[in-house]
Amino acid sequence: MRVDVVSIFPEYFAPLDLSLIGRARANDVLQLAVHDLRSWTHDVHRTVDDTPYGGGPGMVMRPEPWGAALDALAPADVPPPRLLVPSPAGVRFTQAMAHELAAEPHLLFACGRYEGIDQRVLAHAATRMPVTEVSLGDYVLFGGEVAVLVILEAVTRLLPGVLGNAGSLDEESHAHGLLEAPIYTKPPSWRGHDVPEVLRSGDHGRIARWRREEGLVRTAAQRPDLLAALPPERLDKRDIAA
Ligand code: 6GU
Repeated sequence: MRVDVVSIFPEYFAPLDLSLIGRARANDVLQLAVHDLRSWTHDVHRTVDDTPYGGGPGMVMRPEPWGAALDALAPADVPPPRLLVPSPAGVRFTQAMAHELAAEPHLLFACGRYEGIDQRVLAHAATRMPVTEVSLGDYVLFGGEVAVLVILEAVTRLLPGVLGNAGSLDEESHAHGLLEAPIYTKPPSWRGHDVPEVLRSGDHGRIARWRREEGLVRTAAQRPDLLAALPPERLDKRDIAA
């Protein structure tokens, strides 16, 4: 997968050299390039912002540098990327969207700062490529950079060959609309707290049942919204008894 990121703070993306994302890049599973928006400015001050029409606080990113950046990174003669614009006003980023993005050949992230990017940049881009404004959740960040780190981590781990054990993708929290059961390792007793007996029983049927129930209990306690959204056919008779 190819990913381009445009930001006025390219330094934010230094962690993408590390750990499993760094290895995906080294293995060429992920071809990532970070670009400085100011390289598409022409004035001595390399200006990227101006005051908002209609008044109000803060500054707005001017359309011209963004237009030039998107022209360069999404030229008309090649298949267009999917443009993602992190914004608290976007659609909510979910594991389902991570799977959708992991299937794309080319993603282009436009990181806004200040109050955001002039909306005409998105309107114009939408005449050439699919555009999605995406939000991590109901809180406000300074800009899109940290959101891109989050989204890229969620997407990269879904790319073929990135996770050693593909089974862990199937079992993880959110894979089935429920949270995962608690997990334990050695020692069996630690500071007066014991590993649940069932996990040491060797009875794989009982263990699977216990994990399912603990996942349900945890979801009910921590994320009742997920439980309410679960299609009823995803719960069986034993779940309802639990
Ligand atoms: Cl994607 N961007 C910004 N600036 N703030 C956010 C966000 C994104 N998601 C939640 N808050």
